[in-house]
Amino acid sequence: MVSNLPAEAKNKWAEVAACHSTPEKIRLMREFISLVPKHKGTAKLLANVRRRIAALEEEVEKAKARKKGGHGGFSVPKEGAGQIIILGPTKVGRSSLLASVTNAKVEVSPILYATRKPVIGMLPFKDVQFQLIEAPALVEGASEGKMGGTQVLGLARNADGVVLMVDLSEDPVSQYRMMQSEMEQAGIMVQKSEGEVEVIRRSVGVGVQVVGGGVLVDCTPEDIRRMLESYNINSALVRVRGKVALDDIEGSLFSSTVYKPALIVANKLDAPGTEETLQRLKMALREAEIPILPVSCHSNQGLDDLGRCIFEMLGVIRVYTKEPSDKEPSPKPMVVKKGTTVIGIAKELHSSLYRRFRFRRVWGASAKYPGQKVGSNHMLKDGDVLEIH
Ligand SMILES: Nc1nc2c(ncn2[C@@H]2O[C@H](COP(=O)(O)OP(=O)(O)O)[C@@H](O)[C@H]2O)c(=O)[nH]1
Ligand SMILES: [Mg+2]
Repeated sequence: MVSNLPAEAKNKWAEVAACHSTPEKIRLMREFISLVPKHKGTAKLLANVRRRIAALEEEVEKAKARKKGGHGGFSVPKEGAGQIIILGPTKVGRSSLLASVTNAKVEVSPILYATRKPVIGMLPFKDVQFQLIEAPALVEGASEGKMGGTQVLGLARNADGVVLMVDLSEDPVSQYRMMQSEMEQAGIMVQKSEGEVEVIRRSVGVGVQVVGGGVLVDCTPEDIRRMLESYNINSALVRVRGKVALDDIEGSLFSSTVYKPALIVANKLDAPGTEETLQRLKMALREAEIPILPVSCHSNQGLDDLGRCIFEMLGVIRVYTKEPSDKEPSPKPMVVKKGTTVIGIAKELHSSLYRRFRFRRVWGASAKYPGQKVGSNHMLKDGDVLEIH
């Protein structure tokens, strides 16, 4: 039960959340720990906070190393409609994939651990592009820092989605399990658990809003609001998927777990005997709800579907905007999450626009007829054209 934290501890956590200086944050987190009663009910929370302290300390160390001219973590600025990290053990074919589907200059090599730094390429899909990043090989023990594992997993944490690459001519099931477990230990979840919670703090006063369509098993939105208020959180978006209890929501305030959409790319389909290993992989993953794309980077089999699979994995749609005076919509679409409404687009375009605009028309899959007048909460579909006055 997280809910029995003393008020001092909750107030301290509010200070932690509001603090933007890393060393100061570490100090406040330590003070928080000293204020939390130690028993079974708080063990998980304390472990989470300790893990975050460790991560922040590492960040401080890396910043020091960078100042001295050493190498810090990898950070790749996002480009295109989504940033996808290609993770895999050495020699699964990450470089071959990048070479086959993008224009990136890569080194395909029979040598172990040939790729040491992230390599970037753009994958075109319809009229958008995805940024694919080949990460250095992920090894067992990566979450403890082995072979630059912290940086590799850091790439995954910052990405919009991950491609988990396995080799069908080896043991793809244990390769997948290794990656999944290393990510999990680093607080990155790819498998959908029973429930997922994300509390997104907002600075402007919109109050506490529960979104995402999940089921609250033991609480009402009002209970959530009261619990968050006890942490001085008065404005937040609580995204809930699956079945979620009040404890899960409270626990999420202390954990840095992120959920990443994932796609398994099973490579070397051309090699002998891979039909059987593919079946084993499918069996092992039948409950994980992670799509599997079997490919061969040598024969190009399956590679044509990669863009579509990534598009679906990210759960996005393309929306073209136009002004009434324009004949044609913008040639480049906005890429937004499925479920985005007309008002969502207006907010994205301009934070002040959404209060003023009144009249919108839509062409495309979500419209009953071309040019239909729609309200703010009209949900858009892929390929829609939206006219905003
Ligand atoms: N049979 C087969 N071998 C492949 C395929 N893709 C890559 N390889 C081989 O696997 C080895 C490692 O490839 P590479 O792309 O460098 O793997 P990385 O370490 O994951 O980047 C090379 O010898 C490739 O020729 C494939 O689709 N089929
Ligand atoms: Mg490589």
